[in-house]
Amino acid sequence: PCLQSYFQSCISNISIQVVSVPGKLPGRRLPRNPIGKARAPKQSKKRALFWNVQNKIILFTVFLFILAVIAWTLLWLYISKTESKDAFYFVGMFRITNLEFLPEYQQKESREFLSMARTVQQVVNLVYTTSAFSKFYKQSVVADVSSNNKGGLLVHFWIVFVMPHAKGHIICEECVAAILKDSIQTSITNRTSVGSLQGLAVDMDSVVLNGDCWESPFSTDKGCSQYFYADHLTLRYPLEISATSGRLMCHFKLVAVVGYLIRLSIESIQLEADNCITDSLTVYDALLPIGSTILYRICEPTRTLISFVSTNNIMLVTLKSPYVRKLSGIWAYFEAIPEQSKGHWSGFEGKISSPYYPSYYPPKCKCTWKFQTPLSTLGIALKFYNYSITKKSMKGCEHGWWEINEHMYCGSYMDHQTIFRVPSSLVHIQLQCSSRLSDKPLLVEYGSYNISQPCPVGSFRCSSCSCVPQAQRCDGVNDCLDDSDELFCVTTKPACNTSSFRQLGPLVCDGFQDCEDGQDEQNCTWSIPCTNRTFKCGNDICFRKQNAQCDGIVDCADGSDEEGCSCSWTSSSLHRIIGGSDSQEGAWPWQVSLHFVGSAYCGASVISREWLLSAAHCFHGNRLSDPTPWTAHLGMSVQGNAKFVSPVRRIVVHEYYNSQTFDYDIALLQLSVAWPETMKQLIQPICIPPAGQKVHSWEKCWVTGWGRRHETDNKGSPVLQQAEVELIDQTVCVSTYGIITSRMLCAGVMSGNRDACKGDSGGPLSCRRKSDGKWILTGIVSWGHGCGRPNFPGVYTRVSNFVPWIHKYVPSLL
Ligand code: 4AZ
Repeated sequence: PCLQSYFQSCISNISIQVVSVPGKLPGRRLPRNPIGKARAPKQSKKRALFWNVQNKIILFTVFLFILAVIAWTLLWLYISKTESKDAFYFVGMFRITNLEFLPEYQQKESREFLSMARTVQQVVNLVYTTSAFSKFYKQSVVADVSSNNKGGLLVHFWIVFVMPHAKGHIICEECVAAILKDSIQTSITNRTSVGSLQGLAVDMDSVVLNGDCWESPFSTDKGCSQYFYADHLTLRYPLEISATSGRLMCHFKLVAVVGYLIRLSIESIQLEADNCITDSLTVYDALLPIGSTILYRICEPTRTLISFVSTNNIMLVTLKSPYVRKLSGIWAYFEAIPEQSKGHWSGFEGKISSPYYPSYYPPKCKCTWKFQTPLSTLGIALKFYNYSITKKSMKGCEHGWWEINEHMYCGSYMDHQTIFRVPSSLVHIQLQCSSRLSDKPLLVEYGSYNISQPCPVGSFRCSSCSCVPQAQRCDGVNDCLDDSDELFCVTTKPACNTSSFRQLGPLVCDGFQDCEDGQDEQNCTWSIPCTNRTFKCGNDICFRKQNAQCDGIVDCADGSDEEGCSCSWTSSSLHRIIGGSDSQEGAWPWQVSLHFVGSAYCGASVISREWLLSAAHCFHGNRLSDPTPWTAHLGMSVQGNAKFVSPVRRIVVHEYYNSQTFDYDIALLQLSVAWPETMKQLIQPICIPPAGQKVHSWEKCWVTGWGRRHETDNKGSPVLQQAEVELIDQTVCVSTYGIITSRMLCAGVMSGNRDACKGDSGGPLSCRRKSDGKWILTGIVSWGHGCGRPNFPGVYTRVSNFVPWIHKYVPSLL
């Protein structure tokens, strides 16, 4: 009605205007008013005036306007209803310092727990409903209220935000955490980290909030989620669960007596090895799966005992094995252990170790040791097992910071022992753990040594000042920290004079040139008996050439020498364009292009039907170490024309890979789908060299890849490039770069111009063995100073040093 009267008044105004300008409406006469019938004509006149054209247009416009408003409102309601919304879960904890822990908090149904949970939830609600995210805030859920070694209560909680899918990016972990932290009112004057959060005394340093949780607070599988309490200090509590079929999703919440830590020892674990995509065991330094508190993740089955220590009296172990398998499970136990003291006076002879040795040491650790030798002429020598320390560079350390008499060093894991000498009688050492996760245990033996004569008689002094027995020099094993005991080694063949010729005995006519002048292989007949160095054909006839097998030439009458060939078996017949840069299709059948999220990123080499070998640095970082975004393109010469593409199932990065020095730059990749046998003309594995094989300087090899063709290019080549390079003497390589380890080799041409570059990493350095024509994967493209610069050859991972490591994962490899 209100609307009606508004329109009426509006319309009557208009009609008055029309009457006042009659001349403007030609042909329209005003009707005369007959006397006595004044009312009726007045009404009809009014109606006629009302329905004039102008009013009709106005009415129609108003009608259209109302219609548009209704349609828009309906559309808006429809869109907002149907728009997909996502829930974002955050998981966190903080410590309330002014409340005492009550045993009743362990019971989730208890009045005490419910009341405490309600109080905390109300506080968190207030924080977020008055924040910039108030529109999206849904709720908070307190999951645990526990005791802890620092006193007060440790509260674990979830926070849920719901927002339209398209707006998901605005809710960042840092923002949500900052809102909570900013709400804690701290005072600068009382100099503690404890502040007031809506009346609760909360320790600012204890606040942890993560958004990278993949679980919701409501998804916990109740059947396999349990609390375990280590109340007795001498007892070991078993933690065993196995499933012969069906899924396993377990959360074990471990709580020790206040003042103690938890040591979890895993004896055996059965999982599907797939880089933790489906199966994993994760150990958290909290009671909820808070990503930043992960102590360790296990992604593959293991049967060797490993143990981890918490930094507080709580720990969470989650086990995921969601698909039906033959057997999955964990066999482990946990115990309460006391906290270790952090400083030691250690005399001058004995052993020191990382905290809680032989357990993995927890992050955030700090240890100090002081050593004093009885004489000022004696210094302290430290022998590190499978570990070494080197001067700290500009970058941070990944596996421990060592401060030794005010000099900084970084630690890294190795596969051999190293000795470090400190030429001082008073030595002060501090170790600070730098890894985000728990790290492998360290054992260090120490003793005194004579500063003026560091190496005893009969031993060799390494460039790094450590000593190794003279007998260990040039024995093929690296004993010096800098591997200098294996440099400048010359291997000579005997010059086969008559006496040595006699000594060679069984080596004569064995298919091998044992003498420098080849005398031992002269005047040989065909009737030599089979030795373990000659090849036996299937028909039991010995063929004197040892490497008759798989060379692409049928030597045995029954063809048995060319059967079951595993790697680069037709390579000898391949034709190549020497000196050219574009490779021919099928010329390098082991070359693989690894694509990350659809773009070529690194190279790799086929070594079996389902395994590739590449460089560890291609997979360094959170996203790069996940196999999901990677695909392997095989049998390809021009990018986009792969004959076979497979997703990557698993990435195994060498455990000693050092991202600062690029030492141990090697990784294995398992394909999700093995390449079909029918493609063996286009895809072939390359041979792995024999373990410890020495390479010859100036030997010519080939480097291949789709990487950049010039250092200044900003994209790679579409066509697979090949370049012939020479292996470079290790001493020259060391003098060029300094930081070359025995796991590296150099190749290139000293004039520059022939080299690998960005994008070639992980790809092969292929060398053709003269004796049998087989192609050997001598190196993996790793690093270098620029690309193709004069006097700066490319640096490659020396594959012959990793043969046992490769066999550990690919036992089927011959
Ligand atoms: C790289 O960035 C890279 N010249 C690979 C090899 C070389 C340099 C850089 C060697 O992947």
